[in-house]
Amino acid sequence: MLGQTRLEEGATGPRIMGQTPTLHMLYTCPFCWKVRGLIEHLDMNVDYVSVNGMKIGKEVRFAGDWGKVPVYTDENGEVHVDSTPLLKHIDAAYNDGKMAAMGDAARQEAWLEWADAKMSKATVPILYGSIGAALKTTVRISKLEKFGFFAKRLYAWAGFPIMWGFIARKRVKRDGRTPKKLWHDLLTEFTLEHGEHPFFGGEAPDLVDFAAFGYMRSISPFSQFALLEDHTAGMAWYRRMEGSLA
Ligand SMILES: N[C@@H](CCC(=O)N[C@@H](CS)C(=O)NCC(=O)O)C(=O)O
Repeated sequence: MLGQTRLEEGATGPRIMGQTPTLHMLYTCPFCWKVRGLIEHLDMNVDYVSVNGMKIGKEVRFAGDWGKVPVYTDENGEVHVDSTPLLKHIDAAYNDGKMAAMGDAARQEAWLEWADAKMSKATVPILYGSIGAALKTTVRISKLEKFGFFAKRLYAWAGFPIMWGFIARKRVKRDGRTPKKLWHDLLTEFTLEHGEHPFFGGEAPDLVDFAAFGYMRSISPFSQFALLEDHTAGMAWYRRMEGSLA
């Protein structure tokens, strides 16, 4: 389709117009999973670009000084960042804003903030909250993500004491609950809000469903996901979300 592309000089270099959209991401990044779920649900044609976890800033330099994933580059070469604004953008641009228009806007906004504040904070404790979990997680990440030969080994063995010792341990102690109990409480709070409906959005999922689903799904490549599988209502909703993907 080269004939249909147009080169344009943008602020950060040449932009190709009419290109297939791309999502720069890390396979294990919870924020990327939020966006991926919506992309799959809408059956969009998007190329996923896995970045090197040790060089995120460099690999997404084209997005300015943001320095993080996910980064979505649309068919016009426009760059969009930050997972929640990105969910809203994708819904507005490719779904006529149908999800944003579902139900009460203030409720939706409040729960998007809830997911970003509460669920996002719960991913680190469950993945790194004990030394055994942290080691398992970093070894698994080193296998799943794109790293250089040495960086892969360095990350697997040096990453876990850092994640566990400096970040997760403090967070678990401060919260006071086991990582499993924390997740179960969040899933209870979230699914109770659905009332009699199958999704937060009602009969169909909305942006809040995809935000929460992304956080939960980011744990699915790890063995700790088993700790969530005995939350009956949470898992029933999770399976319905999987069923909503194209
Ligand atoms: N608020 C952002 C957070 C994105 C984020 O922190 N991504 C991580 C990967 S999970 C990242 O790229 N970190 C690189 C860095 O902070 O240097 C979002 O929701 O998209």
